[in-house]
Amino acid sequence: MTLTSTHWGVYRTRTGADGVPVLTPFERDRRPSPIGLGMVEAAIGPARVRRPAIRKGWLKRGPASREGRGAEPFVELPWDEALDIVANILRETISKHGNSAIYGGSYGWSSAGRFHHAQGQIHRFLNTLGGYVAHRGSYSFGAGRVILSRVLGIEEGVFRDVSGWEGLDGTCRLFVAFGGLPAKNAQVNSGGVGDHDAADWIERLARNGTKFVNMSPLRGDLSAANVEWLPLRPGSDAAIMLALAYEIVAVGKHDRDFLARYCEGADRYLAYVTGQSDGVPKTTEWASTLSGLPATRIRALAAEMVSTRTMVTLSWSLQRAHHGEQPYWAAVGLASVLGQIGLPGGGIGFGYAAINGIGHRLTGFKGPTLPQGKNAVADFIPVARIADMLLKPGGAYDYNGEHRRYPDIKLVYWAGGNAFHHHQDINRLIDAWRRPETTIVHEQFWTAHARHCDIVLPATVPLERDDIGGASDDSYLIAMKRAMRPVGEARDDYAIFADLAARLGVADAYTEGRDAAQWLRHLYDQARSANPELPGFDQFWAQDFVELPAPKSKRVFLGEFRADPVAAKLGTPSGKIELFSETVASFGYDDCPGHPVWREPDEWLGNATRFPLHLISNQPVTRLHSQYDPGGVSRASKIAGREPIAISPKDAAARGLANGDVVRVHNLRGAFLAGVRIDDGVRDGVVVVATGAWFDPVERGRIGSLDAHGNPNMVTADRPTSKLGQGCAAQTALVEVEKYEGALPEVRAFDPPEFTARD
Ligand SMILES: Nc1nc2c(c(=O)[nH]1)N[C@H]1C(S)=C(S)[C@@H](COP(=O)(O)OP(=O)(O)OC[C@H]3O[C@@H](n4cnc5c(=O)[nH]c(N)nc54)[C@H](O)[C@@H]3O)O[C@H]1N2
Ligand SMILES: Nc1nc2c(c(=O)[nH]1)N[C@H]1C(S)=C(S)[C@@H](COP(=O)(O)OP(=O)(O)OC[C@H]3O[C@@H](n4cnc5c(=O)[nH]c(N)nc54)[C@H](O)[C@@H]3O)O[C@H]1N2
Ligand SMILES: [Mo]
Repeated sequence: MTLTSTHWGVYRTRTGADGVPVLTPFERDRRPSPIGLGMVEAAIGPARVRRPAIRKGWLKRGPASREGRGAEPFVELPWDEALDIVANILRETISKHGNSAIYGGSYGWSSAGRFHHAQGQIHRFLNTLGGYVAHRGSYSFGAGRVILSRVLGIEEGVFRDVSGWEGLDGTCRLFVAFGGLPAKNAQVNSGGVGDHDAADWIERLARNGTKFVNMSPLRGDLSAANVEWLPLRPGSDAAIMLALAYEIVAVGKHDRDFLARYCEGADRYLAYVTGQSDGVPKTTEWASTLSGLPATRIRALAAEMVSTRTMVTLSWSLQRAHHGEQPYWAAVGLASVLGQIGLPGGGIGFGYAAINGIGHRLTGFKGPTLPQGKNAVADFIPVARIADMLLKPGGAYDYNGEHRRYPDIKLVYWAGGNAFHHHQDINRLIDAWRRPETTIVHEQFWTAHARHCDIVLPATVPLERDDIGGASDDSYLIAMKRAMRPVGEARDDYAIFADLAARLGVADAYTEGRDAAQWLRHLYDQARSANPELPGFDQFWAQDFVELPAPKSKRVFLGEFRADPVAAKLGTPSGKIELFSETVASFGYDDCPGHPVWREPDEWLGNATRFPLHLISNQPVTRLHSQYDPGGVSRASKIAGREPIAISPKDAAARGLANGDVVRVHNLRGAFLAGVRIDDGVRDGVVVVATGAWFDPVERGRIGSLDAHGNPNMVTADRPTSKLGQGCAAQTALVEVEKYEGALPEVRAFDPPEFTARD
């Protein structure tokens, strides 16, 4: 039995009947995720891309046929011919328009595996051709990254730096979790997870006396022995944080010494909190009106927080919302008022349980990493601005202090992501996607993204290739071994790019003369030279995995800064925590001024009329995003074949809905069908549809078609968090839900497209 690794865990594989692998969980994993058990079925199923395919209209008429994207049948071609065509398009696009006409940002999680990582491969390939327009930031943490870099001087590093679970255990008395600590999300870890331990840590803390507050519209966002659920209105977190700070200041319990010694601009922040600067004291009554939580409870919570060792944490979802920068900044303000930042068990943290690795014991291990080369094109977009970019070539926008212009994209080349799952307002994306001349993707499956491309090249799944699994915030390095023959004519992304590189005269630069097996050994050896305790490659390969040694010390977020704010000053202009930022203020953004503020979201329960329900589109329990949606585990979760929508008993009764009903979820941007699940763990006024159901338009290729299957991005808004972060703001959306009385359209999401012969 050999191993394979996925973003949701490590599995043993053995060959079963007909050469089909059988997966069982890794013996070191205390809580294996069931997600993996649906993989094989999907990998050999009808939704696989089996041969290179080109949209019929594109073959005949080229870019003039753009309107046919998503509607027309495909023609399957031999590999050689398809690769000749792709090489020609690349050559022509570069010679006519330059490399800055290629969008290769190509966002997406791809698969686990350090070498066959589609994002790494496509970026390296396009770099050898002279570069491409890249993306910056992530859908996950777009606004958070930018605001925390301004306020704490830390970017993605904040993922690794937060206090470890071990140090919280026994020291943290009160854990106030905005957005909860959803165990469903800790199933996942980018790059892999050998042992799912986050849920155990939460239980351990509860046993050892930590009290948890689940500040979230969903009860299920935090389960432990000792939890209080405070079901606030979505989008009101910043108001509650400001009011908690107000209350602490009002009773004179704020940590004046901490604010003076470690913070810049505390006076301006406090003048806003007290209302001195804008005439609105941020009282608990004020926050109660906005959040729907009782003022008395907010006041009592403030008293508890200031009297005990308190950790304030925020899920990433909070910043995936309109003005998502504000709760992040306001939380830093609140934690500074409490003055426990940098102490064991207290302070602030971000993203606990969002992935298993947050708070995990860090090994400090780096690599193996495929070198990406250098991108000769400097232009980029904030990742979530893709539709804007395609709709407005040359259009101006602001981003983090810069005035920028969108590039004029002729060719979109994607590998390892699914924009027709991940992007907001899919109807707008369909329109935007018609603008470039050519769209190419390497895909494993006939996702909506693949269906909307002109050229689709079939890629292997990890079960079909050898690789090395590992993540910088996980404890295992895994020898991932091929467990089955590639389905159809699927090829590794690496092999596809290597053949294209040969056609384009850059084979040596791309491959450096190595095949995939030689690359694995090479990357491993490089990692080993930095980590001499690793066994040699052959031994590693023979023994299946290596457990990496963990450090003894317990990590405390900003502990060194607290110990010596001069020697360990932060990467901000002042070297301190910036509760007022001259830099941010100097940008003059109406939607992100120089200190944390309450700004009403464009859409929320505070201004809902025609569309009275707030839609939360969170991460799914049974999948990673859209991956393996056709597999049995995800399909078993569907209701009447559609994605479930969770709704409170009161809201269901008001609409005459029963469990199992199919409803139409809609607003002015679009509509989709979903299956009803009545759930008293959902706050009234809120409905929940997880992301990732494959978009399945009833009328293919038509903007505004009903989606039969339940992709929430039919109704989310393609609106940036603010000019500062330009992040994804998917959590800000109002909808109405009604029983669907018409004849139910069939779900065709997992059927391959229609294939046709070439004329
Ligand atoms: N409404 C709403 N939308 C959201 C979010 C939300 O909270 N609400 N969350 C956002 C977030 S945080 C994220 S990270 C994104 C996730 O968005 P994505 O990362 O784009 O989602 P995935 O489903 O993981 O897409 C990965 C795709 O890559 C393909 N793939 C996997 N391995 C390989 C490979 O080896 N080679 C190739 N060529 N292809 C491969 C898979 O088949 C799949 O189609 O979604 C975002 N969208
Ligand atoms: N099983 C599984 N796990 C995953 C993923 C997956 O696809 N599947 N995706 C991974 C990825 S890419 C990411 S980025 C992380 C994302 O991690 P998060 O962003 O933390 O995940 P979500 O599930 O979107 O949101 C967590 C919870 O926040 C709550 N919430 C939403 N809006 C608000 C609000 O305004 N206020 C408050 N207080 N709470 C709110 C919702 O109830 C939701 O369940 O998850 C990762 N983990
Ligand atoms: Mo994400």
